[in-house]
Amino acid sequence: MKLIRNFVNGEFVTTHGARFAKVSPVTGEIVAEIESADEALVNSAVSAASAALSGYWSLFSVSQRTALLQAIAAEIGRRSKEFIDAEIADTGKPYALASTLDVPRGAANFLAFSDLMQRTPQETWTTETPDGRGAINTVTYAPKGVIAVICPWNLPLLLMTWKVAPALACGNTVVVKPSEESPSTATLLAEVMNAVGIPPGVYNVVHGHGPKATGEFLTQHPGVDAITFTGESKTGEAIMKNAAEGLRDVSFELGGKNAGIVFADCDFDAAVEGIARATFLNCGQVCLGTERVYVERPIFERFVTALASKARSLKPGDPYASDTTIGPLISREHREKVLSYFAKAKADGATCHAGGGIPSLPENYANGAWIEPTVWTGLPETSAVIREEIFGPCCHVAPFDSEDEAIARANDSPYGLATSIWTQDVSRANRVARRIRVGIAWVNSWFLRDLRTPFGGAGISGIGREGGSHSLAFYTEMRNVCVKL
Ligand code: NAD
Ligand code: 6OD
Repeated sequence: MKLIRNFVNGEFVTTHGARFAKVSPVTGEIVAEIESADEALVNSAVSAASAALSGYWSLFSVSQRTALLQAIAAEIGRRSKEFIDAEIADTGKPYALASTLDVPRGAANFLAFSDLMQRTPQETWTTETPDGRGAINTVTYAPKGVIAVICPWNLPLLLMTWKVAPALACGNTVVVKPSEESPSTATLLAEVMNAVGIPPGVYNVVHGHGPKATGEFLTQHPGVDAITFTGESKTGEAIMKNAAEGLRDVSFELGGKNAGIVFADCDFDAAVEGIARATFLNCGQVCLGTERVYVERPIFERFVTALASKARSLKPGDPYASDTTIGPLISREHREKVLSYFAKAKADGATCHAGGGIPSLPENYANGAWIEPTVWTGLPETSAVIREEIFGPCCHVAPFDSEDEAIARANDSPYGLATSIWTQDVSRANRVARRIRVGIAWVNSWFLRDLRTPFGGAGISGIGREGGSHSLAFYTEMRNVCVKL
């Protein structure tokens, strides 16, 4: 049985303490055991991070740090097959997805923030003074300190490195707590850190659960200077309570209940393809995913038929098979949650156009967490299926008659992460995008990323923005140095 250990101060440690099992969502078999980090181990990790911060990492020059970041990216590339296998073992996602999205983005995150650090413009201001000599102000960027990085399971390497890369680039040290469901790639990254010469204590990994366990030991720790978290909005609330102690800064990327808006003048095939991708990619487990679709009435029926046909065409199965296009949910527990919404949809009177249950698969997958891609119509906007984040491969499609109506319905949610708008009228696209209360509005696209742009959510979808210079703002303490001449 594979044993996954914690990584503290440059070494994998054996704790002989509590362990928990990693169950494959493909087969239901236990594929690994994970050593849970208790409070003492979390304390050691934070102490190691703190010592590394003041001892050397914050003193490295930008070029020393960026050279190491580039080496990390290269090493992830060199070992990409191991990273892909690790991601598949934890999540069951298709090889085609892990190899084109998760792992390349893991490497790209390090390159992007290495590049950004080298290009950050210097901000200076000259100030007039009564004696006529003046003063020069220079803005400097000091690392914020020890950063707790708390991650979810849906895109484990991508989302973790999206935080770790800018944190390290800015001279911070990190203690990462991956999700208990996806411990493998953070652990593999520890090997990469050692291989490329990242000094001990700069990158630490503690495994375990969240509430009253590893996650909370970390967020409550007074030695943690800031917390960056990706996960559910409710968890964000719990973490924020702990962050309040000591007034620690937070950056939160939280849940979504994202609306797609399809106008009758769209490129029809591109819109169907785009909404299908936004609904079913990663088995619907993407925070940016579309679970509410509003389609202008003249193309509504045709759109529903085409989307349902796309849903039915997705093929579950062996993650390594080239024709597999959809994986399982992360766990049986999560499938219970998603199935409870399938039941609610039925009870609330939905018409189901595709899916709605569990697929028939070979016997060896019987204990996995498989579920059918599902498309509904006919629900009232008050249904929990339309109001709450499901995080599964499913969406509800409703018709609309005017731009104002589409905007009002899209905005009728406490979430505000992302939207995708499908139209060939550029003026309308701009108008609508500006009126939807979200952090990210895509037009004729979805999940098209430029890592220099601000990423985050409005409402209960997040606090703050990361990406490009916005990451630097979170991961550094800006200091103005005013020199009187
Ligand atoms: P989750 O909130 O249950 O868990 C995320 C992480 O937080 C895990 O590592 C977990 O162990 C830890 N955790 C849980 N409770 C904690 C506590 N009290 N203190 C400290 N740590 C705690 O989320 P999940 O189920 O892993 O991921 C799915 C959710 O993440 C969805 O809501 C999804 O929308 C959201 N998400 C958001 C984004 C984004 O960018 N906005 C990206 C990916 C996922
Ligand atoms: O692309 C990113 O940087 C990002 N944070 C994506 C989030 C996806 C949510 O599941």
